Amino acid sequence: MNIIVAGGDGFCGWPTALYLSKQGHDVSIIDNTIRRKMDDELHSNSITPIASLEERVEKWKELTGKEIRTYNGDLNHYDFLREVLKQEKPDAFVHFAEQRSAPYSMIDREHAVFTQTNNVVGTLNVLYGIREIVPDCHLIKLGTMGEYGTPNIPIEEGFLEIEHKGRKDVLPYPKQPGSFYHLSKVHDSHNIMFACKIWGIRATDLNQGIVYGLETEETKMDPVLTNRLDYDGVFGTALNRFIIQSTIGHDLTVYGQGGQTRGFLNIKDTVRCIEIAANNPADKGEFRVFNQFTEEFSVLDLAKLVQKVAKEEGFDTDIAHLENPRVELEDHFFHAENTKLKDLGLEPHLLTEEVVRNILKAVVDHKDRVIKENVLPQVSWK
Ligand code: NAD
Ligand code: USQ
Repeated sequence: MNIIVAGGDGFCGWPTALYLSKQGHDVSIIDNTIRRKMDDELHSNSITPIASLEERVEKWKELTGKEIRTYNGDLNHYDFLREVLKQEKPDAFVHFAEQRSAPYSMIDREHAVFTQTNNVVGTLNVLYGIREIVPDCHLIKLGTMGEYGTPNIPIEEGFLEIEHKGRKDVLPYPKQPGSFYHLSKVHDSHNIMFACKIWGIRATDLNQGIVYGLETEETKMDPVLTNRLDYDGVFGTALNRFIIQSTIGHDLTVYGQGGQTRGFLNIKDTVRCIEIAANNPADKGEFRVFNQFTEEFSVLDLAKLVQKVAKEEGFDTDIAHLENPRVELEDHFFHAENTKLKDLGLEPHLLTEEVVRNILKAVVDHKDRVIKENVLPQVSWK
């Protein structure tokens, strides 16, 4: 298949582009490298040193003989997007290219407006581009489990069968997101569902949980292919953040009670889920939702797991219960369905002490790159 990976310079997109290329797909990347510019804005960095996108694809070609074409541009620029679609004529368009940090979207009005404009307009342009240039192309869009929030009933995969006043229907699952970022994904989902209905576009919305880990088989092949890994209070996510904190002797930053429970998955499963979606496209006009996570954990349980493994590796670290900078439930029911990807062949890499140990060992050599002032959360929801 010809597959475009938009956001292919990012944490999930880069390993996905390599993995799909390795499987024999003809891959190209769209990215405006804005994530690298956000590091400059936030005076932050990836704990792992990362090569430029040009160096990365050149190294991949040198090692495998496989070419990954790159297009440096913004999905918000429709003329640019049209030209890429005309040139590539993709069978699948994998869309990772959004501002993905909840705290970044909550910094102030400008960052909230940027997040929603970047994400919602970008996705709307992709929908128009597919309709105009490649109407059969399968849109594989990254949504988020956080679209659902934390309702007091089990979370289904996109739709809920309900009975009301004696009548039954299957309706989109109610959305109660917890940040302007998570809201941008809800707005995207509505736009995609509508475009499928009116224009017959085929789309898969992957409501992904929190991704942990660093490397895949492909990114491990050479230091130039190394993936980015965020640890700072804005882009760093639970688990990865805790592992890195443990290596520098920082208390593990559990927000509030730590009973916040979420779906998680290994980066190795992210790349496989994309392949599964691409190999099993949605039908024309179908808007399909898969919950893309493999296990559920509370933040406190993850901190305890990291503390135990870190101690065995010689890093003594405490768990701190910080005042929660977010507005969210800290003790709640959480159970979400995640059978659709497994039914199509996903064999999850589950979280074990060994997995935590391997991530820790992969980052410890770079611990001197951590900018300590960036570790504590600085963005407040209130
Ligand atoms: P990332 O920030 O590392 O990568 C996103 C990439 O998209 C960056 O390289 C950025 O430069 C690019 N980009 C952003 N806006 C763009 C635009 N308008 N035009 C072109 N390129 C643009 O993020 P990530 O962690 O790789 O996440 C990828 C996707 O997966 C996001 O949509 C995110 O919401 C979703 N997701 C991520 C996680 C996670 O834990 N990392 C979990 C669930 C869902
Ligand atoms: N948390 C802590 N301590 C920390 C960091 C986070 O207790 O140091 C808590 C948060 O308060 C929250 C939970 O851990 O309750 C998850 O926070 P996170 O920063 O790991 O994840 P989140 O903000 O939800 O966003 C991340 C990605 C986003 C993706 C989302 C998937 O940045 O792109 O959409 O995970 S999900 O959470 O399923 O919506």
